[in-house]
Amino acid sequence: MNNIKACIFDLDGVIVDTAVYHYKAWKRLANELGFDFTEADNERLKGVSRMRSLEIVLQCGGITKTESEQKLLAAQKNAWYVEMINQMTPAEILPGAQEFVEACRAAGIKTALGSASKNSMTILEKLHITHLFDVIIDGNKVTKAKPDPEVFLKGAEELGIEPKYCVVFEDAIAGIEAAKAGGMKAVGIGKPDVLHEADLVVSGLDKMTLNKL
Ligand code: B16
Ligand code: MG
Repeated sequence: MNNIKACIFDLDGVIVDTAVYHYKAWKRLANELGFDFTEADNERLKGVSRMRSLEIVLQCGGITKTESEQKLLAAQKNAWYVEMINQMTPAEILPGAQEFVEACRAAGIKTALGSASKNSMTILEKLHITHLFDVIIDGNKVTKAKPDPEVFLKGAEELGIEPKYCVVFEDAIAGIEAAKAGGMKAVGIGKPDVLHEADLVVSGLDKMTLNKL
């Protein structure tokens, strides 16, 4: 990686751990539908859109629902999820995340958020970090889910930086694939054996420094 001019950050799993709240809300929905939903099942939802997540959850329970029923179920899950994220505080920012984004900005590197979540703005506001991103692209602004590169390409375009000068920070395999499909560099946040397509893998942004770029 050299000549990096922009860093694009995924939200869930990179800046904050909302997976725990997604899990609680999906589990509640599954339980109301009469089946259990385990933490292992929840791994399959990371980085995946809300409607696709619901499909996976229903699949786990061996249940089929009509499209209109699916919309209601997704809305119900989201209402429970929003109740929980509304209680979030800046203490929940993952270690080193704020410091690394601030270091990028201080070094003149542009910053963007590239998240599948339609709740990104609420989360950023609760964490008091909205101002740390020059551009915010979330689930409300894209039509194609990761591994499609749309979310990151839009980020690069709004920043006015060519993809080859951008690096994406992602915890999900689909997100790493999206970055690569967009012609960008990718730093995996998590385990090297899972995120092996990334150019570099670190366990968290607390282990990331500008000279690794
Ligand atoms: P919402 P990211 C993703 O966020 C989550 O990883 C994924 O589990 C979730 O289903 C998706 O956002 C949609 O979230 O229901 O809030 O719109 O990792 O791309 O920041
Ligand atoms: Mg993520």
